[in-house]
Amino acid sequence: MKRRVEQRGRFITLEGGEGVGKTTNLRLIGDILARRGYDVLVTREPGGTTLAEEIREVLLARRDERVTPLAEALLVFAARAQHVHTVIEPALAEGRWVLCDRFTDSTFAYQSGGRGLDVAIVEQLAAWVHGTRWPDMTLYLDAPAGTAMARIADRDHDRFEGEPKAFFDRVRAAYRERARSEARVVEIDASRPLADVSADVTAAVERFLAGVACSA
Ligand code: T5A
Repeated sequence: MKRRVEQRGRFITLEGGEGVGKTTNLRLIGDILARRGYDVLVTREPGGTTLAEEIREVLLARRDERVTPLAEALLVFAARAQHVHTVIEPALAEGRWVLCDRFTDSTFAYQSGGRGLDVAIVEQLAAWVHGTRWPDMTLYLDAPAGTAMARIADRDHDRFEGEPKAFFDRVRAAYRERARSEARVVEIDASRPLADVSADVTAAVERFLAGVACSA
């Protein structure tokens, strides 16, 4: 059984465009936290439950029918409602740490920034679905769309990855705007070699852990 270092669980998210290295660095953070004795739940969005993973498949499948920005946002938040209420909140209530690949910052970036959905709609849906629950820390991995997409060029592209570069430029601009306006967001230049990015991710996590230790 894992040693409990700290009673209150913390919620950490990884954000960024396609192929910037979220999944890779999520594993690194999970290892850092596990070595410190924290009980860590690693999860992702859209997904993290059976139903939410099914919604993910619907969202990512390429299709001829145009998906409206509102329909896309509602699907994302349907998956999130299930994930938050059946996985994230119970884990945090047990004192576990939750490490999540994407969360609502993705919706601001993709559905509002990328698709042009009114930001007020995303704010309203976020308030309905998770109220005041926001990550304690978010690491935003920033890289130009071309740089990151080149890293995943050899795999089959889903519905989002098939979008033109202009879409990902808007996604990136929306992410950078959130990184500037939300104090919990730490922006890291992910266009550099993985070792440099991971060193910055490690440093940011260590700083966060030092703050947690001080507040304990
Ligand atoms: N979505 C999601 C919305 O539209 N709204 C929402 O609210 C939410 C939650 C989900 C899709 O759903 C959309 C956005 C997405 O399009 P996803 O699978 O979570 O899709 O997201 P992706 O970004 O597509 O995930 P990827 O696996 O492609 O990207 P990662 O996780 O950022 O990248 P990773 O770690 O797998 O790395 C990709 C490759 O690059 C290498 C890795 O080794 C790997 O081979 N790499 C590097 N290479 C060189 N230098 C570095 N610094 C590197 N970092 C990683």
